[in-house]
Amino acid sequence: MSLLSAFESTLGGRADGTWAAPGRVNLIGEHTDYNDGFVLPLALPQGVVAAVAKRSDGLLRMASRQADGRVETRVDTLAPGSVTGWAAYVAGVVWSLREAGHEVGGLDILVDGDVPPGAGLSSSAALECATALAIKDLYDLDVEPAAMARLAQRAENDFVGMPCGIMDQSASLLCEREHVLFLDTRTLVTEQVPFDLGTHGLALLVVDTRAPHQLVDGEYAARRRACEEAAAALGITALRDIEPDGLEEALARLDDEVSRKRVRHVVTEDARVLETVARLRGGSPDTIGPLLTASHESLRDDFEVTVPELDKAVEAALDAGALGARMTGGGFGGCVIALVQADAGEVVARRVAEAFAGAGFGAPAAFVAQPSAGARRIT
Ligand code: GAF
Repeated sequence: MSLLSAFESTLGGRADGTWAAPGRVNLIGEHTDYNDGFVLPLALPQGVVAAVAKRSDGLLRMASRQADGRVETRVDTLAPGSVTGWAAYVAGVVWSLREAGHEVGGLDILVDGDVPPGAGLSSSAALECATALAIKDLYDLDVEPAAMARLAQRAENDFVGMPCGIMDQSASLLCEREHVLFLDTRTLVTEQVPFDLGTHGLALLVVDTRAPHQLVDGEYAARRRACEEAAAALGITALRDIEPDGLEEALARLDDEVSRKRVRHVVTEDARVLETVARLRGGSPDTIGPLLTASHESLRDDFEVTVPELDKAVEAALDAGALGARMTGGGFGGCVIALVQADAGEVVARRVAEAFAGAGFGAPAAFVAQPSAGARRIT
């Protein structure tokens, strides 16, 4: 059944239109976004499509093709904690826009997604951004994409309760086909950097470890807190303010080893993003592999957000000839990316699967990432 027919049978009436927003993988720049740093994500073809109709009675009725039942509330009673589960990402955007003073009334919304949930590919940001774009169009709001990303982030921070940075919402709203999005999360200045691996005989393989996500939210919040505390101890606004050549001096001023490791990851990761961007601008994507691998090592040893499945997948991909590989997203499960020769994707995926079987892990899933368009209206 088409999404529009499903809308009619689930919510009644006709949708005013359909809007799509993608999930993402991050090429490099992990756990830098809440430190005012740099990120370099690309949008995936997988994402969320929402069929939406405006209502004049203030009701918000939400349904998902991936969940049973319907969630109903009123827009004027929305408050953090009033909606939970998948619908909180939709309701949170309505709440966030209204909190910012936008006149947003009722909606019927049916969502459909093909981002594997729990894989760390930003299914939640896709849900937020499809909702945000639909509301912007239907309620004729004057909100620029960068400001919309901030409002969607606020929905996740303050309505859902996940203290994420701004990378995923920016990626979902702003990415373009065959590009990675270079985002300075302090200024929100962006640059679309060409990322057409095919012309260089390369591909970006995504391996979903399917490792169960454990303690993700609590550990994520703890990493963020550690970074903020280190910045406060150093008397700076954010870890972004430490230049690479000031790193050793900053580390010497911190008195515990865990803070030193967290800071070292963030500062070296920002530098790796800038170097990756320089190499991509220079037309040499074939040279970024070691930067990806160094990012993984830093996330494993200093930021301590990997799990054995992520480390095994990276190790097996490199053994199978990948030019570089790293975990992508928040960590504690989820996916790795591997830069591979275009004709080597299958071999690398197979070798990772064999290594997983040998280690007693469940079977991973793999696909080649196609840098895709950001959020848009479809009909
Ligand atoms: C998650 C968060 F949502 C992002 O904001 C970012 O911090 C990422 O983890 C790590 O780079 O996806």
